[in-house]
Amino acid sequence: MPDEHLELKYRSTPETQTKEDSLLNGRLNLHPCTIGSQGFCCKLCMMGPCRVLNDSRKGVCGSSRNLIVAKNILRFTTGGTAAHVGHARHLLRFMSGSRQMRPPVNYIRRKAPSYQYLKWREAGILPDERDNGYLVDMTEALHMTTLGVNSDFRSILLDCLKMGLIDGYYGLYLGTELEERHFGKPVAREGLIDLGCIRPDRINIALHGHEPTLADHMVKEAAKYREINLVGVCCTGSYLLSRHRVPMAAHFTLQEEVICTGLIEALVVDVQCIIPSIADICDCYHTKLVSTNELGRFPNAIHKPVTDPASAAATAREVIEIAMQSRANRRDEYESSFRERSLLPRRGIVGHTQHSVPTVRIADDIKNGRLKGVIGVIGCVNPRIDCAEWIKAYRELSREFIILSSGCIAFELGRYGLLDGKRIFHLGSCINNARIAETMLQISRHLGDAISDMPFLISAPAPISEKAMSIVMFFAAMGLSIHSGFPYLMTGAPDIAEFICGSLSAMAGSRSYFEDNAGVFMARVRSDFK
Ligand code: XCC
Repeated sequence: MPDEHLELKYRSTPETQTKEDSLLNGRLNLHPCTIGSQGFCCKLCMMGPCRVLNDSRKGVCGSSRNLIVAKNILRFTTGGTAAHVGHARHLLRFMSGSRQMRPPVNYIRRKAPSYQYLKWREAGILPDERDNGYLVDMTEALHMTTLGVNSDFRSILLDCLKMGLIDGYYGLYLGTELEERHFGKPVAREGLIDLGCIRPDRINIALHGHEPTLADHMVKEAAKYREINLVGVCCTGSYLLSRHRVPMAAHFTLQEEVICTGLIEALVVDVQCIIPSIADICDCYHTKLVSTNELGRFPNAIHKPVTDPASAAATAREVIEIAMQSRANRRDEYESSFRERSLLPRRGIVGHTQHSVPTVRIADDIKNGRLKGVIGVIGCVNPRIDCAEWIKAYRELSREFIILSSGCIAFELGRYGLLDGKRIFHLGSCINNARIAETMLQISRHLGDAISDMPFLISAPAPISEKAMSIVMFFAAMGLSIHSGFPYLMTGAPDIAEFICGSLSAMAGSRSYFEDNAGVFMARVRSDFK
């Protein structure tokens, strides 16, 4: 019998690839596995994989459905945490020039409000702050979920909050702090967003990924050449947009479209969210792919490792050279077809931090009932989700709430012209979610309340990556209400959702929304936040 999950129509060889079947959206006919997406599939030992579809069945080892789902959630969260922690550690290495990547001691104790710190200690979810102890916590999360170690799904789920705290402090906070210390803080001002910022009359270099180590040097180097146009993609793009006002051409879902304009001379990548198909697509055009991080290798890329400021400066010069040579191979027809599309970039206010968001006014407005609260709209833009519905919902909600946004979804708000810097604020890349946490903390301090007692909600309407899960876990541990619009792994086993909602509510009085309907979500938020 044909398995619909295997009906993959995407042809990945560059020779056969057409624009239509290369685009991410065209490949969505590969349906997600309904068992895997609900978390019921356990492939943690070689007696399986076991698909445990209901409570009356068990896996070969006796694992219940709840246990399997909980283990999958913890492993997924730990994957996201590893990516953010890796990002911050790469910045540490870049800046210190040493392989001894040690964050400051007692980092969480120094950064977090003391009332939260005590709560986490009491709840047993405080990460080990000694030396690199948080790394041991991450390996223990994987250890805990191997065959025959932990059979209590509740304790496994609680460990997700510990991973959330590691993600938040040793990933988001440390990454943002290092980025600001080394490269400087962004300033709020107008920026350009969307594919229309690619210039047919220039040599275009796209910078894609997450770690801004090379990107920052690229800005300095490109400034010497009038004919070079830099554009950003994904979180490296958000960084460049916030910090340097370099236009941002695409979020995750549009990354292939950037190359398919036929106008990109070089695509420079670091790590995370660089999908494998993009390397194949570069081969269909004249675009040179340049990889810069040991972890992020592609078989057809020119590899220029960036490990310290000197190698970043040298690579920036080489990339400009590569792009200039590649320009000769651009085909004229791409310029005319791009011009015919008349794509115009959208303008929006970008580059906010906790220092530029008017937290005193927001606190006053909450106190006087002029505002119902603050919503952090974070994470990815999943092509399986109708994002337009969510954008409409946030536009509506921004009449009653302040919206703080980051990552790919902030780009999407920008594409709809909603980044006004008055009701809807752009706070940078996903690692910069630390700025959203800090902004919320400042508002709570102005009012003399704990952050968990404030009308704050974190909403991830269209998550894709494991990183979105670990960020949500961080904000859940902070005591904020949370929402996922694509409740991957979360709702298949009712006990799991009930335990998550119940324990977050007991710990901090917060609410959890696993809601994929934007209208229903909006109605519930309006009635819950009075
Ligand atoms: Fe998600 Fe971070 Fe990736 Fe965009 S780039 S798809 S993780 S929102 Ni950061």
